[in-house]
Amino acid sequence: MSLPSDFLWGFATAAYQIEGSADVDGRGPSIWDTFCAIPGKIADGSSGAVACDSYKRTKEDIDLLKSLGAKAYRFSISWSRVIPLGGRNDPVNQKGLDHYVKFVDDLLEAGITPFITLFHWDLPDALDKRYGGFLNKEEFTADFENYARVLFKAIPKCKHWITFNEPWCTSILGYNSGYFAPGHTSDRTRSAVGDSARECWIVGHNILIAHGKAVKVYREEFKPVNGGEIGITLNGDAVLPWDPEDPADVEACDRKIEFAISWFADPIYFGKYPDSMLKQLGDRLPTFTPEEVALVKGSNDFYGMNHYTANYIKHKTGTPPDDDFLGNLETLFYSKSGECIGPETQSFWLRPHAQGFRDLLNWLSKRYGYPKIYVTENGTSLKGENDMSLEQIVEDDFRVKYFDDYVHAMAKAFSEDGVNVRGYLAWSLMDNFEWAEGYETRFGVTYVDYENDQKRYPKKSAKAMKPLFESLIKKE
Ligand code: PNW
Repeated sequence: MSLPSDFLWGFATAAYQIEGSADVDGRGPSIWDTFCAIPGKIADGSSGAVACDSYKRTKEDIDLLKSLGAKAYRFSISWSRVIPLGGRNDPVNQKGLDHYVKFVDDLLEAGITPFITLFHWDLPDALDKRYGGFLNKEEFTADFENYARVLFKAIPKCKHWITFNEPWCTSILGYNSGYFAPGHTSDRTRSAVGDSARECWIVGHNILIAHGKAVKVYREEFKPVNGGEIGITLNGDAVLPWDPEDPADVEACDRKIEFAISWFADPIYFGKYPDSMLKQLGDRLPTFTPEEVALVKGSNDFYGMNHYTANYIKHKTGTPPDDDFLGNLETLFYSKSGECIGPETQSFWLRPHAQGFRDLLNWLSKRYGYPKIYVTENGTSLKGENDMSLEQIVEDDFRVKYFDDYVHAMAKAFSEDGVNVRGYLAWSLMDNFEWAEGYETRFGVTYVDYENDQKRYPKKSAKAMKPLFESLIKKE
């Protein structure tokens, strides 16, 4: 079991979750600032206003990465720091842009390879208010293209670009369940606006077009000179049939992945939506014009994979409700015979099951022709961690085991199954603002003491990463 000698490993974060400094140096508000201000939307009533204070602690964060031996770091750019109002005719904020230019210089100086995510959920609020954000195809895709070009031009030294993080989350959590910003849902007790049956599919479509436009710009205007590569990051969980004897559950397993991942990956690799989605959603799924197919098909230089957990899948019968986004099935933690998929964590949706990672790597590789894969997120929260003492928190053996199991499963997929995985970024470098769960759920390999000046304390899992990868990566 091994990984290739040039394998890149490190840690990941996202701007709104760590930066803080929400109104420093001319940053404009994002939809997450607005969403957090609505009572009841964030578990502990918090926001990313201060978070880990990383905007002001870039040196400390880079020193931390160095001390852990990281070869790569994935972070995202706050669109509204760079273009406070977001649009293609709005002014660029030089201070905001300079911050990221310098950050990349400093990372490279420290010998760390940057992976930049252009968009990790924090849409400039002005664009949501101006024209409905993601729902407005012409405006949104043109503004994203412009924003991407500004970054490509300013940071030619970055060679690994991710357009969007987890468009499934933006579409479903933002426009169907309403659990994430901007909180649209058909449930009128939770939102005055939204149509869960339609908006999510429109948003997903528009993100694909915006991704395609940014990739075209990169390939035509920057890649020929700078080299480098660009792709999208998709999230998806592993699947096991609830009843392996029932062909309908086995079939529902594929459908579950298609509704979560192939929704975006099929258009990118094949130029069309999966048949299972067309069948269930009919004309609620937008159609691609020939120009859009040309933009989207073939638009990944690599596949960015975020992966955390697994479910048993039980098919449902009858017509699914209009707001169904799973593909007419149930996701469960126990199988028909009573087997449990994995232990509880602090996240209601997350239970470790490392074999699922290997299986999903294989599923994706087979379907999409063995693309180059970067695992752009993988990690876990830990049940009750927030209530433990510092001494207990830094002894995070549960997380150490999670990474050990998952990284070994990945190494087997590479060396035994032929999966072309080339990098791994653990989520997350440090505890941070966990979206609707606020600061109660911690995903970091580094503890952040929010009560005491955001001081950082590397946990056992932070220190275990280097020996783990050194034991697997082939020496030249
Ligand atoms: C990812 N779900 O989000 C994000 O990319 C990170 O920003 C986040 O902190 C991390 O995973 C841990 O949650 C997800 O409810 C959030 O299934 C929620 C879900 C999946 C992914």
